Amino acid sequence: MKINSPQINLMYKACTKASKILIRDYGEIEKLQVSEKGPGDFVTASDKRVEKILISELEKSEYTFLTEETGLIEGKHKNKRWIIDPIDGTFNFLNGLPHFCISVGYEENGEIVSGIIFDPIKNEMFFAHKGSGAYLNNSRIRVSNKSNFQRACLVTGGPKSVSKIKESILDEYKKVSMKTQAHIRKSGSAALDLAYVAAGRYDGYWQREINYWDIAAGIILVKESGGFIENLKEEGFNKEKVDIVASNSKIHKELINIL
Ligand code: LIP
Repeated sequence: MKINSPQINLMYKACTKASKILIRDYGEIEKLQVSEKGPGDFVTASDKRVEKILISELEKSEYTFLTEETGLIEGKHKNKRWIIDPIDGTFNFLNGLPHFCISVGYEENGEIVSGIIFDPIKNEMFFAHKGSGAYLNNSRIRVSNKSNFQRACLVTGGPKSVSKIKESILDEYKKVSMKTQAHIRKSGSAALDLAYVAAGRYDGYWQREINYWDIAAGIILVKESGGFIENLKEEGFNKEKVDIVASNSKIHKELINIL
């Protein structure tokens, strides 16, 4: 690992171990796809299996956990927390689409200071630690340098079927696409969207009503790769629902102004 921090080392070990189960389970999905019952229950079980491994590897730290599947698990240290999404991109996983990841963020006194996003299918491990930069496997990553908003490659997600602001989310999509050449993607994994902004693959990402565990690790990746990231509600990030915008520094203002 290019960064030497006890939290990164722990997260790395936990993600590597959990990814083996995730890859094995992904191999089962194809068979279940054609079964009468479908893979729904299996995916839920897989989510839980992966989370269990992550927790058992990380609990040596005695930190608190906030996870997608279990919620809050109080540890000895209340101001140090692991924020976990065992499978981000569950719907992709369910449909046999190879675009999902494990996301683990480490939060200290309410601030994310390090994180790992691991895509086990592409074998891409994105990680960052405050003040130490952001990496993809062995290479340093940086946000893109594009300043022409018209040509930007953007990514977004949602709205969820249960959203009460579906219409305005769709209007927003329209507004952004009118201001660009409409290179807007929807990948189905918010964590990978942020990792890809950090790696300069996307120039910007936005999404309304996102969960904290979907974006926790991505926050530090974007910051450490020279990008800007904020909650449009002008609150912190550790809220139940976040309206997130992340991009390279050059198109950030323009993207915010449209939203
Ligand atoms: C999902 C995301 C997806 C986003 C959804 C959802 P899950 O997380 O990352 O990109 O659009 O709002 O939260 O459920 O796969 O962990």
